[in-house]
Amino acid sequence: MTDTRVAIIGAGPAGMLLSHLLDRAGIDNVVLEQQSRSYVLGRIRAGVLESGTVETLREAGLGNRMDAEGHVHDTINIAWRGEDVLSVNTFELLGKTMMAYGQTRIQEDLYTAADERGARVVFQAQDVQLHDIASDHPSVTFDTGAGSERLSCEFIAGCDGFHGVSRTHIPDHVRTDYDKVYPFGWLGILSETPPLPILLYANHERGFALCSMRNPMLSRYYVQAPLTDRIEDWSDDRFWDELLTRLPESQSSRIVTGPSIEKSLAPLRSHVSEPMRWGNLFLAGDAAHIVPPTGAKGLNLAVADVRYLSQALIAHYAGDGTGLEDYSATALRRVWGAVRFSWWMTTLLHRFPDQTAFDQRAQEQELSYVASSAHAQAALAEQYVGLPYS
Ligand code: RFL
Ligand code: PHB
Repeated sequence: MTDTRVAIIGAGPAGMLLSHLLDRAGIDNVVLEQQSRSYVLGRIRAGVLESGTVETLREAGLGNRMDAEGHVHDTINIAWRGEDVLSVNTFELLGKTMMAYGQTRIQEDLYTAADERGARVVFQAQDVQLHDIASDHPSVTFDTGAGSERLSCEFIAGCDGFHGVSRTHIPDHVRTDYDKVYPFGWLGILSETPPLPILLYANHERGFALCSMRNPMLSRYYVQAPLTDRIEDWSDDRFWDELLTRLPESQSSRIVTGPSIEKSLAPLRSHVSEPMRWGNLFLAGDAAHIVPPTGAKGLNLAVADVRYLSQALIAHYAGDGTGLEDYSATALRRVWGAVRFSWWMTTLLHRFPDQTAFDQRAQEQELSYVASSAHAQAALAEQYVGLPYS
């Protein structure tokens, strides 16, 4: 017996957007999430949306609050040597813009939309296990405290993030993992202060810094920090001192400081797991790949995967299975583009513990080159704002 057509593991942005798009096409689905709803909503993560993500959310009928409350960005600013500030305007170069709109808000919008359509989302589903993936009768078992339950389905969408279980069900002889771990993390804070009105990345001899925003009274700032640091080592005063030191005077003088309302240290890594399909299991989002946040790509890639996967499933139920056949290859082309770009941005903007004088000069030369070349700026702009979907 089939309980649903698509079992979706994970109610993060990837899983909930997939459920939304499938429901709109009349394709029955159930979402299984191991955490509580409030836990998922409390995670502070991404903030910058590519133009294609903004369009995808609008087309899905999820754009109203984003358009009302989000902040349109058309410029990527990069500071280095404590003085030079390069501004790359994506609208002038490409006619496209980005949007500052927090992942927390997107998650709220997705849950509100799910409530409105009566979507089946099971929270606190423990011990999720996938069965008979390579057969035409896959199923998922889970436990919500009332004993083990089984959900039969036609397809499983593994949208359960980097620490999820779906990826591990692809046999070792089929799966290849590509990894790069960076020797530092990002210490991020949220503060209820007016943000710097621009998106600013800074390369400084004391390390990377980033100024971003959530809304006119909510700022998001990050500084590069050793992974061995503990949150308790970073008082608010220390954070602000470090941030201001790493910015050029022209920008640090504009920063409004105040108490932090959230503080966290995130490691940086690149990871790709191939293929993104095994039998009737399809991976999407962080379940298949993660990137360091420097290129602002993680959430955007999750949205792109879900866009491809939803279109392929909709075509399948209309009688055309080619999209499902091509899904892994199509998604991975975009993934590797974003992985390369995020690695490049990370390498360009951070201080590495083992950086030699040679590395340092090469990094400065690359920044000078980008600053002096309209072509290099166009390459940066088109990747940052997001390449067209294939
Ligand atoms: P998520 O958000 O991790 O959601 C996966 C969900 O699956 C659940 N889960 C399970 N459920 C059932 N059974 C299991 N066994 C399960 N295991 C896990 C989890 O509880 C969770 O609810 O993955 P998804 O949906 O693929 O979304 C990916 C994005 O969250 C992520 O890529 C971004 O947040 C990355 N990211 C950024 N992306 C951008 O596009 N732009 C940015 O500006 C940006 N900034 C960032 C970021 C990530 C950061 N951190 C903290 C990692 C900044 C930071 C600091
Ligand atoms: C954020 O606003 O949280 C943010 C912005 C740009 C990034 C990463 C994170 O590259």
